[in-house]
Amino acid sequence: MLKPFMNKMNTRNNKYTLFFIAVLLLWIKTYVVYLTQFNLGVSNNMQGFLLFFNPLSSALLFLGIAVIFKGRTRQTLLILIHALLSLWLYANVVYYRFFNDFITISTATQSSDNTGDLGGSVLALMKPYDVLFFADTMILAVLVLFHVFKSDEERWNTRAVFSVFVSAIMIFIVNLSLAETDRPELLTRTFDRNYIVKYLGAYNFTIYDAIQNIHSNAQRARADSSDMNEIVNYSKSNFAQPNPNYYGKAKGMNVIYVSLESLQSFAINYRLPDGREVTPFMNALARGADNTIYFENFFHQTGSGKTSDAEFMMENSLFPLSQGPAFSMKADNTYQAAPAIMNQHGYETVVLHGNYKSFWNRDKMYKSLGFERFFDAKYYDMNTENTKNYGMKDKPFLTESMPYLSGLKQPFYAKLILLSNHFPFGMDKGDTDFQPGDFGDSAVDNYFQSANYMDEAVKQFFNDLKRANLLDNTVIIMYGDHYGLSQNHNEAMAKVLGKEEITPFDNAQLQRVPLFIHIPKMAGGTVSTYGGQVDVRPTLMNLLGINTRDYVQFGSDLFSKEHRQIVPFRNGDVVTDKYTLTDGKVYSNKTGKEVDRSYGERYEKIAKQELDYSDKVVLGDLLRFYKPKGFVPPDKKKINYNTDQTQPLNADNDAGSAEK
Ligand code: GP9
Ligand code: MN
Repeated sequence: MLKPFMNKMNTRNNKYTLFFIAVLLLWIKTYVVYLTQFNLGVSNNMQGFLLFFNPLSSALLFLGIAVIFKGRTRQTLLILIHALLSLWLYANVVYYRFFNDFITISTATQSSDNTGDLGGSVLALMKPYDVLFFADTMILAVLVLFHVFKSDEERWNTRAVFSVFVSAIMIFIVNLSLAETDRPELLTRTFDRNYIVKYLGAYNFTIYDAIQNIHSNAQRARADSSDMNEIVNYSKSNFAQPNPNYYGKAKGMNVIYVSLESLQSFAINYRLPDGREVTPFMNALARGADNTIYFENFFHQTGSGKTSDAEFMMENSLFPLSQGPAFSMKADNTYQAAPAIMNQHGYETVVLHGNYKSFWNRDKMYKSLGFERFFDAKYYDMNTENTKNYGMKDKPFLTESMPYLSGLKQPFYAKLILLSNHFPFGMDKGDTDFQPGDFGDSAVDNYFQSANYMDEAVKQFFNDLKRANLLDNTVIIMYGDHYGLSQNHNEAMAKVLGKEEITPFDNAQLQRVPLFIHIPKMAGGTVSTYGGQVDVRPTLMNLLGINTRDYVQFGSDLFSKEHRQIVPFRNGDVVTDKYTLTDGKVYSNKTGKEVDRSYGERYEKIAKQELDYSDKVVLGDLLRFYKPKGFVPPDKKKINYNTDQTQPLNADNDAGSAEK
């Protein structure tokens, strides 16, 4: 690869030297900026190496454009491209100083949405030493102006130009492969901009973001309003009549959602071989304690967006996407989400989560959903003892959340997202006395420990709510967000469940996650209705006495007599109260045995239809063509997560409170 560049030993007269100096300067500068200006959280040697390595491919690629040309044009272009990349890097630094985040194409093009907050304060964010960000570009310019390098009239031969681009691509492939070994599905799951910058670099992130943006805009542009009529009709004609025994029974009450990280239903009422209950508090709730209803046949329906997909369904009653997280890819869409609806009914809407706000692109998506406040990691004491994996452990998180909750104007609609029962599970010494299981698989064994810790945290939370006089006027919905133990752990899971092996039928059945709904003054107990995450919003809305017949939603009220017990999954599986469709086969739920495929046809058709319609809505941003009666879209410009979230909202930043 280097051969074409070795033909002349005199570097000053070598037509390649200036290019390599430019690459080297940009590379080193970018690395220094990463280390000094951003907080990228490098946690192992591989990440440290990739942080150093990742600017190289983009430096070669972009500066390489200059070497296609000769003479003055080549030199000028080299300086120009170097200056533009430096400027982009610097713009990110300034943006990061304020937002703790990187610039995306959508923030850059929609100044009103996010950058509007920055407004006149840009100057205040600049510092005198910032000129140093351009020092290397200036050195390049001086080298050129004073003709330090000669032989510019000579064109690079095709092989040399070619080598630059091939090297850039090859280096990128090596970079990406190493990143994937450390963080699988880095690009398909796109969890966090921070991660992509850490692994692939600030410039590559922009390319990636631009490609995503073009793709998403093309889908949006192809859609038109006529696509919407059929879907609205479908949604309305499938509206399930509310059950009068539940309709409006929680009218005007507060709502608290708790996302139970990775909790699967098999853990509820489970006893380890030595007799220990894993989730004693939630088991009591399942028996009806504290006016709580437990849905034992409830399933997660998430795709690659995991926690965020579950949130997406809860708020919208739309399905997540089959490829990529809707939170990352469709955050700028029009939504008619629960927070916006609740806001119109006089509710304050808020999210509390002990991780940074850019994770899963939450800060952007929450605005589109209409959440008025977002208490993220910044509001929690993130010391090492309190944190694990992505952020706060559940107990300190819930303890520190209580004052924020109590400080809200009632009624409120609040979501709390738990974290510590996340892969690879287990807790630190001192967090718990609960010993892990003993099934010969560390993830499975440790799962029981962190699930038990979460159970204790939830118990503590219920007590705190009681003490704060909130338990009797608050609906609490707690749901497992997605599976925690994948099929890679089937061998140990077979032992856990006392089975010889985990069959495809068992796999589908294991996608059950717990759903608890605490409704003050209502009788609790276990309910066997089949349903999925997409059904929660209509269930809650009916409890609050809010009519959503006019809204586009693909779930239905779990308490309704007309609720259809059909649960579609993003991988094409379907579970109903009688059958399980998976792997191209149909199984009877009662026997677990295969039955004739014809039994599944009807359900397969319905599931496919609903997923298709939902995809059309999300990919085509179709809700922009439709407005349910009385709905006022959230005013994103008024929502600001960068101000002090503990301050009362005034009329000026109360998003969409037109109809009370
Ligand atoms: C991070 C949390 C975990 O903020 O939501 O994400 P997951 O990996 O479970 O989707
Ligand atoms: Mn999760």
